[in-house]
Amino acid sequence: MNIYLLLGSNINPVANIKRAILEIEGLKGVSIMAKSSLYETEPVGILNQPWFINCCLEVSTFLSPRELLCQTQGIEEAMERKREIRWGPRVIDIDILYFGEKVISDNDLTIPHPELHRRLFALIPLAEIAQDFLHPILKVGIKELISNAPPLKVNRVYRKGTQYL
Ligand code: A4P
Ligand code: MG
Repeated sequence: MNIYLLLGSNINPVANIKRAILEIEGLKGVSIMAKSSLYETEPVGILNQPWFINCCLEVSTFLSPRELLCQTQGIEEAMERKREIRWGPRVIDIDILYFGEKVISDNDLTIPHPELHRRLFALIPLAEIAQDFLHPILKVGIKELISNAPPLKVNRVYRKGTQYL
């Protein structure tokens, strides 16, 4: 099954993305199958904050979507607790973009991620590792999602396959 996560950080972002990747690698029952490059991305939403680093991962797991969310939220909590800033820019955010073809729309879990198709900071890293994947609701591929999304500055900073870990 094609399961994709988006990692984002704008506080000490390269170190925090690396740490989150290691934490995900350490989860029982979860394996990382592919990692995108790291991208430096213009902030969306609150504009007056540092640029983000974003990265997509493909994972394989026997966990359910909710169990996976619980595990990734555990990593978010563990990493936030080490910092004193509770508001403002984020240390780490881990979103589930796709969980195979599954469509879930519960209060606390929406898959595919409801903002995915509007966010180049997610779509561009995703396109690197999910070239052929179709959005299970919109029924369009990643290239079309990218060409329809609002413009955003996204620069590749650490290439896929290089030693950023
Ligand atoms: N939740 C529902 N569906 C999902 C899902 N598919 N994956 C719920 C993960 N979580 C999901 O998330 C809030 C709630 O979303 C969770 O309790 C979970 O049950 P959160 O991480 O606690 O809070 P948040 O991240 O502050 O909220 P939200 O709405 O996820 O924020 P956004 O919209 O993700 O915005 N700009 C750039 N360039 N790059 C970024 O990464 N990120 C944000 C965060 C804003 N601007 C950005 C970036
Ligand atoms: Mg989130």
